[in-house]
Amino acid sequence: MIKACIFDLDGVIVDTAKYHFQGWLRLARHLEIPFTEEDNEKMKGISRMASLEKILELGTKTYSDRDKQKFCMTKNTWYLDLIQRMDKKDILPGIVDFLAHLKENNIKIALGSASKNARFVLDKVGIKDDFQIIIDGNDVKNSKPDPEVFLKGAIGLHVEPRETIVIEDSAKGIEAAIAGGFYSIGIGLEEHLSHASIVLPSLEDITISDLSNRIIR
Ligand code: B16
Ligand code: MG
Repeated sequence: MIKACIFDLDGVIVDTAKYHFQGWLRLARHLEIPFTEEDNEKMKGISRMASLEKILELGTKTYSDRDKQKFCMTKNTWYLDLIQRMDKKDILPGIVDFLAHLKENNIKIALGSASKNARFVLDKVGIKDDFQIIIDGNDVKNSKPDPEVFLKGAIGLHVEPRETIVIEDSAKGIEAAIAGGFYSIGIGLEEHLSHASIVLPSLEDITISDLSNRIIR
């Protein structure tokens, strides 16, 4: 029986993935490194520094740790500028109703995000209090595909992974859910998320009993 849902943030609750991409694209251009949306797809769900390392692999120069820290800070400043004006309208379709539906059905709710800006973003869009537990990039040592972020969420909610659904938009996040023994729902395209228990275009008009019936066979 499903007792809890752990949500990823970027790309599941809010469409911040496009702002992360814009921030990284600006940095890549500054460093004269070619960078496409397809490259960005592989960076979804991984930490800020791991994302930078992936971009630098596309170029030819090597940089000191100090430079890398500086690049991460610069990208984050640009990203924070882009998300400054976010509010309730930036919540992805179906999320507000689905959170209310989960609460009505006594399903516990946590956040499991790689982002160090997760609390800020949830606050901006006004739904921070809907989450009983928030685990983000500040709380983990190992980023997705390591399951640490979701396992900490499950511990915080006092549930087992086999009673919990992880909802993710990134291939790395689905890998993390599988590694932790969770059910997983991929939000997005089958071609990126085929390893998820099921893939959906969004959480619009979804009920927890529908989901349970489709994932528990
Ligand atoms: P920050 P999620 C992830 O969030 C993003 O998918 C990823 O693109 C980003 O690099 C990472 O957070 C770190 O974000 O720079 O804000 O700490 O999808 O796990 O909610
Ligand atoms: Mg995501």
